[in-house]
Amino acid sequence: MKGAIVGAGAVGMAIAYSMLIQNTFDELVLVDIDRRKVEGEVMDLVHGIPFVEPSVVRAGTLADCGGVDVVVITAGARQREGESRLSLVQRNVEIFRGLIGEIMEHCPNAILLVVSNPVDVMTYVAMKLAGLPPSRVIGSGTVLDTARFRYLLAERLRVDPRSLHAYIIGEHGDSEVPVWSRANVAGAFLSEIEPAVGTPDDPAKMFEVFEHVKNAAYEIIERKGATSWAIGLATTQIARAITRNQNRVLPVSVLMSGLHGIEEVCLAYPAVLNRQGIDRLVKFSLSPAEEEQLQRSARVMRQTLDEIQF
Ligand code: 6V0
Repeated sequence: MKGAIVGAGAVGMAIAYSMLIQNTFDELVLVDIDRRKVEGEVMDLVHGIPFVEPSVVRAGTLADCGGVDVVVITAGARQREGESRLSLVQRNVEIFRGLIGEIMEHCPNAILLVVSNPVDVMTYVAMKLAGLPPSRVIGSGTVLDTARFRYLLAERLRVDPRSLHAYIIGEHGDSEVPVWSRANVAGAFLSEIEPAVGTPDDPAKMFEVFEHVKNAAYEIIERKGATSWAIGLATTQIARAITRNQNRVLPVSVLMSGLHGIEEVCLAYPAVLNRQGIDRLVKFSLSPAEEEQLQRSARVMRQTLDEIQF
């Protein structure tokens, strides 16, 4: 399998490193408008190949991406300190306008995996600009937020995060929805143990976990300027679900076409991922409050899409 990463900044390189050590592609092409920098990054990376499963990693242009199976897009402006993801949007739409056409010219059969923020908006924009079916344009959605949620919740519950099933869905951003009603360890639902879980009435104050998740990006950016390592690992899991035909369920950003009555916006929702891209969505039943929050997230997305030009 051949992959490409367009945008070799902090996020693109964390993805490249994670993909390299997890043997994700036989060949990986890194593309950036800053050619010298990407060449330097690749030199640095390939010197580590003797320590991992052999694969080819090279710097290139989109013209070198023929036959690529998955194109990861992280190109774009970065969130500034205190800036909301949505305020990034028009800047990144302009970048995508040029980029997507060029990607389609050189790799028309690729699955697009969008990471650039605001990721749900950019996934929708990429899908429209590319003219690809929704199953082949995937956003990283809330895979990262869900991992943060599981990590922090698992710490509180003293279980391995992999044994905890809990999702954040909706916008990757301020209107995202923690699905407390379905969170469980081995089928033991937190909401059955404590019906007020996730609300201010919960004596264990589990809602604090979600507050940390929601603010994580802002807090990390304030301290180190960007988030990179966890999104690198998250994106690799999505790519591997595709390349290894795993049928793995991840809350990626997808075009909603009627589930929960939501249409024509991309939002994060648990989806089955395999070689075809998005195979299907796994319909969740939500509590009335979560349902309302998801509808709100969809309205936020629709409003943004109505405000931008692409
Ligand atoms: P960065 O370090 O500024 O890197 C962006 C890179 O894109 C730079 O190297 C640019 O030179 C390059 N670039 C810009 N335009 C083009 C172009 N037309 N073609 C090729 N390369 C180009 O930013 P960083 O890596 O920190 O973030 C990248 C994007 O990921 C931003 O939009 C972030 O907001 C987003 N993130 C998304 C996350 C998610 O969960 N979806 C998580 C973290 C960051």
